[in-house]
Amino acid sequence: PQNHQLIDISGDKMELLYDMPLPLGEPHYAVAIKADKLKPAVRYKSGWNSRTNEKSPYKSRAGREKTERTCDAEGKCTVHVYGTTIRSHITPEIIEVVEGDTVSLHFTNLERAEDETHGFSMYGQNIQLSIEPGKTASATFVADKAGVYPYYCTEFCSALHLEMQGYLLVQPKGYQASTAGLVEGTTYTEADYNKQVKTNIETQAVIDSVVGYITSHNYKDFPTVVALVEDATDQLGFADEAKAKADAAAAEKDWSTAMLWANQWWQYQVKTADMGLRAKTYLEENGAKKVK
Ligand SMILES: [Cu+2]
Repeated sequence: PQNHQLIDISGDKMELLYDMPLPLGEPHYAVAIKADKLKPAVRYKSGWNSRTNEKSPYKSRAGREKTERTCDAEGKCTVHVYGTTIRSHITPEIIEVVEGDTVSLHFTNLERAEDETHGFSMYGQNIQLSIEPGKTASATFVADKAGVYPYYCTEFCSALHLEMQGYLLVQPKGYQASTAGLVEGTTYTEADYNKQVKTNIETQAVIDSVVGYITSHNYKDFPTVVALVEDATDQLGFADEAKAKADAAAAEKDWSTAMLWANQWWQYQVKTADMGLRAKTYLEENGAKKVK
């Protein structure tokens, strides 16, 4: 059982204003099991469907989120959202569908911390997901009423928990948007591009030093670190793809495109570096040994 209390701390003595017991967590028919008999999985493998106990075909990765809408011959449309949750963001934060669409939401929790569960709930739709680290959870519904439906994380996952929200926009059937002309975005110069590349090279030096530390220790003896290294390697692969695109655009002297890809390349590097540093800290704190 839980109990909420509202306490006034404005005076010299704390004063209890309100006591609210919650009817949660009352144990019934409990079974005690000796702790050493239990071998729980620490976390799901990335993209795991806990219901089928296999990889979800709807898993997603950071930077790989997408929404796909397909329609059959009768004009019935289905939307699949390949989304992610990680402190402190739900991606995508805007989902656009048309009234009558069947919508399948799939959220992969990208967290590697064991207890960093995120939740998902949407106003007006009977949807509740509990998304434990690594898990890909899915829910399907028909968007049968036009409108704006807020969605949000239902776990108090971090200080920025309230940032984890977004909106489902259900367009009325047959709606025609009258759009204003597009406004030209920021343009970038060769100097901007070179500056970004310089930053990326410096970031790479950090990554290289962290990789050097990890591989010179017995990191394979630590499953947490192995998982982090696996994810970091993935991210670095994406960084290489973005770098190739930046290089190609720079060769064409298309500095705006080159700059955008160089920035994307850097984003992936930062994710890699972050995971690498967490792995390094873990090794330091858990007495990893040097190997030759
Ligand atoms: Cu959350």
